[in-house]
Amino acid sequence: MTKPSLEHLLHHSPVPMQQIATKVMAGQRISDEEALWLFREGELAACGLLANHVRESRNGDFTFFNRNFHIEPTNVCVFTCRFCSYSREYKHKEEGWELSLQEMLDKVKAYDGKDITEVHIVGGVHPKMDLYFFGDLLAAIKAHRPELHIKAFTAVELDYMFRKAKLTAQEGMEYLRSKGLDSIPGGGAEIFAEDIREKICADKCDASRWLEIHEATHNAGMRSNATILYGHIESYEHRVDHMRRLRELQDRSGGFQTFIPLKFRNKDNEMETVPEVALMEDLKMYAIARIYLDNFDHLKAYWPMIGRSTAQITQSFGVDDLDGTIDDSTKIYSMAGAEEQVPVLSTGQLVDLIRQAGRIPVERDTLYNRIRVYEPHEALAES
Ligand code: V47
Ligand code: SF4
Repeated sequence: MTKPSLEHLLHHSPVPMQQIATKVMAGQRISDEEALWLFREGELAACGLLANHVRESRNGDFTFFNRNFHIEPTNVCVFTCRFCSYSREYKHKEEGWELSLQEMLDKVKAYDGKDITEVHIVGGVHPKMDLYFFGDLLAAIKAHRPELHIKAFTAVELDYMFRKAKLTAQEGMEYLRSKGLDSIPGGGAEIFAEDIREKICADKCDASRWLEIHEATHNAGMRSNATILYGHIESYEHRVDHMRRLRELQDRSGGFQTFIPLKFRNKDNEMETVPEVALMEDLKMYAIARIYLDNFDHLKAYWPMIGRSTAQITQSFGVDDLDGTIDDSTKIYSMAGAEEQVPVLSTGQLVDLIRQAGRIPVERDTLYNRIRVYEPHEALAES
């Protein structure tokens, strides 16, 4: 059997695919129309080949992971996103959780002496947990463990904190940075298009505010990530529009590190009747994101959400980043019906998972500095 090759793609596929392949292989940017064509007509294997070409040109055979844990301060939330299985309204706060500063600091202390490089802090938007409460939390974590990278708060949480404190996005980011914030995660982006946002998360910050907060983060000298929540009621046009807005901001600021497609899961939320998309659709999302977002260094598959088997396959469809070891410290996805009900992977398991996919595992820090390259055939000293 002949292996599908880029050469074959250039000469024997439909004309639009040949044109797109020629561009991608020359390192040129594809247009919105071309991305749309790939979503609608592009053969999955061909999209995968092109995405893999981009992935290998940027990151070779390396697949990155880090050692992190999550703190979710609360699931009490003033907003009512219809896809959310996790939040509880303030009036029913007894059904949820609210951690005190000391309880969160104790969670950090539980990792004393362990090789963890990042804490990821994200949760609901609690009306009583304000900017200064979180400023104190950041300062307390840094006082205890200065080298731990703090990646915290989605643009949605930040928008609420800054508005309540009557600060601009730039002032708010500078304040949090002075308290110890190192970077921000990519959540809250969902789908930028106003008509879809209105239907799935009408009351939280809009696309321009999300982008403004990320730009302010980049201007304050910090990096951030970006996500898309795909596979629900959005169209392919909405996905391309979303990625275009990210690509444009990245052209201006260069502050995004990685793009993370998040597959919509329909358990126990108000969108239960919306079916989940199939694996083919997931792989297409990853591949086209890798091809289209030519100014993003990395593409992340969040394994607790899609499961470890799919995470392995995505590495042939553009993905070079699998997030971290996590350690069962997040509930956002298990509550929405994700594959991994108890998301725990040891470093050894993550290394094996990457190697089985034919890639070279690299432990990174949050800013993608390489901490350790697990060369092929090198035995693991620890699990
Ligand atoms: O914005 C909520 C998503 C996001 C569901 O930056 C759901 O490294 C699917 O963004 N089905 C928050 N997705 C988490 C997030 C994230 C995760 C891992 C790493 C990083 C990073 C960021 O979770 C929300 C929303 O898009 N989400 N409910 C659901 N039912
Ligand atoms: Fe609140 Fe975030 Fe859930 Fe929306 S997705 S309801 S902002 S916790």
